[in-house]
Amino acid sequence: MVKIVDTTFRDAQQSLIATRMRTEDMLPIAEKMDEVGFYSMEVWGGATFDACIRYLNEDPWERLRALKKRIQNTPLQMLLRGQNLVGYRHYPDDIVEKFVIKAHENGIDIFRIFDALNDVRNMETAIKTAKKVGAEVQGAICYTISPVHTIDQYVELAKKLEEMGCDSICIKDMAGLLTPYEGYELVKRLKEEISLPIDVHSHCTSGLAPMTYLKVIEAGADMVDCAISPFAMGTSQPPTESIVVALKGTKYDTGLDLKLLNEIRDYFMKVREKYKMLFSPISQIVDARVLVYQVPGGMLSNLVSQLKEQGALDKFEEVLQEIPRVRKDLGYPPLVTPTSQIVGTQAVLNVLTEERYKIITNEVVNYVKGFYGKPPAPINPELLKRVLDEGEKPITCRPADLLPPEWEKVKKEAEEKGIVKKEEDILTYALYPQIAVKFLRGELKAEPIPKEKDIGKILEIPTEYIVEVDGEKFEVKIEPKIGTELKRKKEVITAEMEGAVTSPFRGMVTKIKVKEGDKVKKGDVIVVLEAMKMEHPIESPVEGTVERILIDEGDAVNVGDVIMIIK
Ligand code: PYR
Repeated sequence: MVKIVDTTFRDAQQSLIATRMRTEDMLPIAEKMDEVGFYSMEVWGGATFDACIRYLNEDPWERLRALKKRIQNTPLQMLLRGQNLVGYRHYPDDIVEKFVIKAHENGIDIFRIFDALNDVRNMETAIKTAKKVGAEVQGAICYTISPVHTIDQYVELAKKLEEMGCDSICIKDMAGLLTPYEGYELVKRLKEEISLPIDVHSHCTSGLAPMTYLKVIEAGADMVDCAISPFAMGTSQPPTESIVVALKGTKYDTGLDLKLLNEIRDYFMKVREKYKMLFSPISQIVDARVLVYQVPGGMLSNLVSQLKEQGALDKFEEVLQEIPRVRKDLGYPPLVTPTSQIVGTQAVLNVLTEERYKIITNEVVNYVKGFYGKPPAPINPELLKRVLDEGEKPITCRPADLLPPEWEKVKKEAEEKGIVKKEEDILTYALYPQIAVKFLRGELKAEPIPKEKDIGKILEIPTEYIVEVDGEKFEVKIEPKIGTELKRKKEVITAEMEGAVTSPFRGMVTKIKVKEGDKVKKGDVIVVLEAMKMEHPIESPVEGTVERILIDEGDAVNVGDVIMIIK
């Protein structure tokens, strides 16, 4: 008998509608879903935590409690990014421990734990803590294809996870790369060499997943991850109903009630209608390019939005081709949060700046230095040389061994800011210090769900307005500020001027690292720009003196805007 893990409330909606499903759309159907008899329901973790706060103005802890109240028979499961928890950097052990304890207290029964580099040292603390609180732990293997990844290695990894106390193993095929026959081999070997139940998690991005499920089930997989049909296929999981029917009457029969599933399906058709403008065509069409570029579904839609933000959607193909090159330079990491963002953003920069590694993101610097763990293969020596200082070596210890405890510090900070109503709020603050403060103070608003007519509106923004100041009316004309000129104090400074340093992309100035009059060397960081959710140090292209600074911290800049004059 095969069991089904339902992903509708987490991965399915994360992959298809950028994690925008609201709790109010989950609660009315939760009890019915609890009757189905799923092995578990993945309802939390991954990007849901961040999205709840950032886009929905919802408390993720309250969502979990509300679901737990209604789902009492089916174990609730979360996706935990190892030492990264539900964020994008490594947190110290004390934060990891607190987070796991609180997640369990609030309702998580099963922790699916992975590390983007399959470096088990980054999973250790989370696994240990989850075991200690009595939760079930599923150790996940991030599946990818590269010249250095082999079935033998995955089997070794699974054995390690078994030794570490995991209760089951998940093959996490986040890009939908696992082929039916490769999947068959992998699961067969795992069943021969370890004694834990095997769960296969895939995405339909490349069109392979339903076929792969059938073969891995024949090879002995114990569970497969599925989503209810209106939130299945495309970049999401295979549909529960089809898998249930495909296995009916065989020794793999799931025993699930199709009639009940159809009632649930009818409910989610309405939910789908509500969010229909969020389903991008890219997330719904089989995209066999992932088999070439190995870009997971969620990353594709992320890339599109990054390029849109940069006004460079025409560079999409180029970026797609640059991604495997960057991935190779970085030693073939599986592409999954946060490596998908790290590789994707660097690829975007390599293309936009028209010079590979002209700008290297902080995240790539940290990755190369070993702060994310051990890459599967050696890093390109040239890149290594560029990133490391003379005589510097990447770290080889467990990255979190270098992180001092943070709990007491963030607790004190959060209390001083007056944002703590419950202990969980301290964790929210520890994970997302900036946005958490605004959220916990009630300063955020939920992003509206886009409607058809909003699309037209964007094109019809008026450019001329009448404004009234102290009773006097003025006619003002708004011009789109895109281009190579930044007008300041009625003078026009252009990129052609001597010493002009321009912004390589669109973003926000988070830090100005120099003052007027400072002497800088070529390669010194002069400004930090935030774009595509990451910080990018901008280096001086020349040696000289900072004559003028034309931006302030907090300013938005466009591609080609002059930010400084350095002569
Ligand atoms: C996440 O970390 O959000 C994934 O879905 C892998």
